[in-house]
Amino acid sequence: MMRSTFSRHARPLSFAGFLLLSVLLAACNHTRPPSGETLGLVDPQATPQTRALYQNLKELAPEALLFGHQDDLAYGVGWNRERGRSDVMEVTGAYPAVYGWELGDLENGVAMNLDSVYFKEMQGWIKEGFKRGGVVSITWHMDNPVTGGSAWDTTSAVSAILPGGAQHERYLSWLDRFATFVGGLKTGPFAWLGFGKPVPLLFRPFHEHSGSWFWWGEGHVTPEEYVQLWRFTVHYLRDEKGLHNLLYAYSTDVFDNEAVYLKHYPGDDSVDLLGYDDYQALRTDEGVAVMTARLRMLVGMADARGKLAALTETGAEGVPMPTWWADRLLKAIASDPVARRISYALVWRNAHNRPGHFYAPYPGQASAPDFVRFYAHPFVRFEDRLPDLYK
Ligand code: BMA
Repeated sequence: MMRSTFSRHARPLSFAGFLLLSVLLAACNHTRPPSGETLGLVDPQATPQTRALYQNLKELAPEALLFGHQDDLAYGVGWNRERGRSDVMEVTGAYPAVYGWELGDLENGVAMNLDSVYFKEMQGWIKEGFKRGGVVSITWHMDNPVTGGSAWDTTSAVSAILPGGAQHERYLSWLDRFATFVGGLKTGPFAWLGFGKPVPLLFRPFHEHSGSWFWWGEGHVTPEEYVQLWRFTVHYLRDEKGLHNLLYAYSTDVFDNEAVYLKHYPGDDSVDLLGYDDYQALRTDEGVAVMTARLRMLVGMADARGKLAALTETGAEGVPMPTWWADRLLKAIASDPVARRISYALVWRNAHNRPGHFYAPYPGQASAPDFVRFYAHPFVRFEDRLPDLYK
C-alpha cells in the first residue's frame, strides 16, 4: 500500500498555518457570480457586485416587485436635506428598495443638479442607500449641447455630439464629468483613498426617447443617430473611462407595440435592462389593463433577449386616489403572470418646493394607509425585505 508523503511528514498545524488554511478555504467556498460574458452583460468586465446585482434581480423578478422612489433621501414634502429622512420611510417604516437619482446639470460643472440637489450630498446618499442593500438608478436630463438650453430644448443636437460632430469634444467632457462623479461612489475601508468598490448603478441615459420633449427624442433624432449615440456612450464609459459598475437601461415612454418600443433599440450587446416610463395608463381604471398589456410586451421582449425588465418611472402626481397603490399600480403589475415579472417600479420625486408635485405619500397624505398595505403586501419589497442583492 502506498503511503502518502503528506501523511509521513504531517505535523500538527501551527496557529498561523491554521489561519492561512481557513482563509484559503473560505476564499474557495466564496461563490463568485458568473462572469459578465456568461451573464450576457454589456460589460464583460463588470465588477462582481454589479454581476451579482444583475443575477439577483433576475432571480428575484418572478417572486417580488421592488419599489423605488426618485430623490427619496434628499427631500420630501415639507423638508429638504435632513439626515435620515424619507417620506416613504416615514409612512411605512422602511426605505424604498430602489433609489432614483438625477444628474441633470452635472455636465455644467456646477455644485447642484437641476432640482437643487448638491452632487456631493447625492454621492453620500447613493452610498448610504447602497450600504443598506438598496438599488441605485441614475437618469440624466442633460442640457442641449448645441444651444446650452435645457434637456427640453429640442433643437437638433445628436448628430453634433457624435464623433466628427462640432460638439463632440464638449460631449466627451460631459462624459468625463460623469466618470468623475461615478468614481466618487466607492465604498469599503479604503474608499477614502480611492480604492473602494464602486457602487453598481443602473444607468438610464436618453430616456423617454419615444416621446418628443427631449432633444434626444422622437422627431429630433433618427433611429440610426440614437443608436450611434447610445453605442458610443457605452463604448466611451466602459472602454475609455474603465467604468465597470454600470448596467445599461434602455427606456422608452408609453408604447403600444413592439415596433415602437424597438425603433431606437441599440442592440442586445448594449442594453442590460428594458424599461419604460408610464405616467398615462394609471390615470383611469380602464388604463390598468393598458399598463398590464404594455408590461406583458416589455417582459416578453426582455425574456427573448435574456434581459431585465422594469417599470422605470411611473406615478400619479399628487396621488389623487386614496387606493391608487392597490387599485391601480399593484393591480396593473401583480394581477398578470407575465407582467409581474418586472424587477421594479419607481415613482417620481416628492418636491419640497413645488406644491402638489409629489408621487409617493407623506405622513397624513390621503393614500398613506393604502401605501402601508402596499408595503406589507407579500409580493412587494422595500429595502427592509430585500435579500443581499450584491452577493
Ligand atoms: C420632471 C419634474 C421636474 C424635474 C425633472 C428632472 O419630471 O419633476 O421638476 O426637474 O423631472 O428631475
